[in-house]
Order: sequence, then C-alpha cells, then structure tokens
Amino acid sequence: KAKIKTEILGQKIIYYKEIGSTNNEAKLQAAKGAREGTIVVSEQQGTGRGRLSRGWYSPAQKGIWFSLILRPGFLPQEAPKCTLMAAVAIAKAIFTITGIEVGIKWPNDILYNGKKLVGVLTEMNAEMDRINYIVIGMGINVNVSNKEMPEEIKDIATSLSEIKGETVSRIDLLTQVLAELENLYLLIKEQGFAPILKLWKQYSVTLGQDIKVIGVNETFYGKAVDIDDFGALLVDTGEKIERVLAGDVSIRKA
Ligand code: BT5
Repeated sequence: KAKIKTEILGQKIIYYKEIGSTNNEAKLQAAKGAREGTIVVSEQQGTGRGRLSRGWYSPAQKGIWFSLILRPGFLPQEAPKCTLMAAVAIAKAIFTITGIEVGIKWPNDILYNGKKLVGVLTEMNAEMDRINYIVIGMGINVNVSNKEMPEEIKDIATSLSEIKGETVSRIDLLTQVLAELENLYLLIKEQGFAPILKLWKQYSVTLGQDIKVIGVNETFYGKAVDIDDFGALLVDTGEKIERVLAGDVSIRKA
C-alpha cells in the first residue's frame, strides 16, 4: 500500500490469499456500494474466468489477478472502452517496469510474439440507461512458469518471467498499472475517448490483419480496418464493413 501513487484507484484494496474469481467478488462489493477505485486482489483464483465461460489459470503468487470497480458517467454501450483503456494501461506499465514491448490483440488480449501474456474481462451492471458499475478484471502472467501451465495453454501463453528470464516484482507492476489506469481514466473524463484510441492503435497487432471472426452464431472472414468511437472493431468483408462488438466473439488470424 505504501507504494501506491494514485488518488482514486487502489485507495481501497480488498485482498485475498485465495478466492474463486476477483471479478465475482468485485461485483458483489460494487452491488453493496463499494466506492469507485476499489480493487479486489487475490494471490490465487480457484475459478478465474475468461469470456464466454472460459477459464483463467491463476496460480498462487505467480501473477497479478485483480479487478477494479469504476462508476463512469458514460453510456452502457461505451463500456467496451474500459477494456481498451485497461489494455493500454497494462501495456504501458509492462514497458515501464520491464522494458518489454507488447502488442494488443482486439479486444482484450496482450500478446508477446503471438503468445498471451494478459487477459482483460470487463463486466457491467446498468439500470435503464445508466451504468451502475463496471468491473474490469485483469490477469497478468508475471512469474508463471511455462512448464507448469496446463497443457491447453502451454503453447499459446507466456509470462513476463519467461520472456525476461528472471522474476519480475508483482507489487511494482501492480502499482504502475494503477498509476497508468488512473492517468488514462482521468484523460477520458477530460478529453473523451479519442486519445486512448490513438494510443491503442499504436499497440494494436490486429488492425491491418486478415482475420476470422468467430461469433456465437456465425463465423466470417475479413480485414480488420479500424476501431470506432465505441471500441468496436470494423471488419471489411469485401462486401461490407461489419461492426464487431467485444464480448461475444473470438478473432483469429485468417
Ligand atoms: C480473457 O478471456 O482473456 C479474460 C481473462 C481475465 C482474467 C482476470 S483475472 C482477474 C479477474 N477475475 C476473473 O475471474 N477474471 C479476471 P478470454 O479472451 O476468453 O480468454 C480465455 C482463454 O485464455 C482460455 O480459454 C485459455 O485458452 C487462455 N488462458 C487461460 N488462462 C490463461 C493464462 N493464465 N494465460 C494465458 N492464457 C490463458
């Protein structure tokens, strides 16, 4: 706590040695009225979640598994912006602390050499046309060893310690992530989403690629051409521009 340099984010920290999912706990806390900036951190998650009820491997003391509660004044359909904001904040913080240059894969992955280093899971509670709360869950593989990873992710995942060949301080990285998140969040409040979008595009490894969009009901191919003001991915199929919203799709290189 001594190292925290932020004014809002992380001023209240709810810490667990072990929990099912920090996102679930943050949603409970938010529903009970936890204030903006509250974070839920756990050393380990038993049932860490990805999107579409996928799992998130969260071994004890090896990563940063945490969730941030925000209560932004924007519209429910703007919530995906939080995912992009978080990805940019984490990418910047990783560079500051480790010197590693990462890429962002739309909407919620941070990759290094095509392997997943970070996942972001944004969940929202809205009533009528107002956001009650947003929970941004972030999973960062800090000192996770590749050898110990479950078979299913061994070939697709990596960690900062695997890349650097040495352990990385989780507390230094977490405090830096909070600092970057706060900067970007205040920037959105002052200047809207445009500056974040610009930064996001600098890190993007998705734009310009031929991709396969795997939705719940349909799959299609196209070129990822842009991101719109709501954080949706615009995909040129050759016939038309499809607008793809986060949450319900996966994308792969075609
Ligand atoms: C995500 O989902 O990438 C969002 C992950 C969010 C995790 C954080 S941790 C704190 C907070 N509390 C939670 O319960 N969740 C959040 P998605 O794009 O659906 O990717 C999930 C897929 O990533 C899985 O199906 C695996 O293939 C892969 N995967 C699982 N664990 C991984 C890990 N530790 N590192 C890299 N890839 C992983």
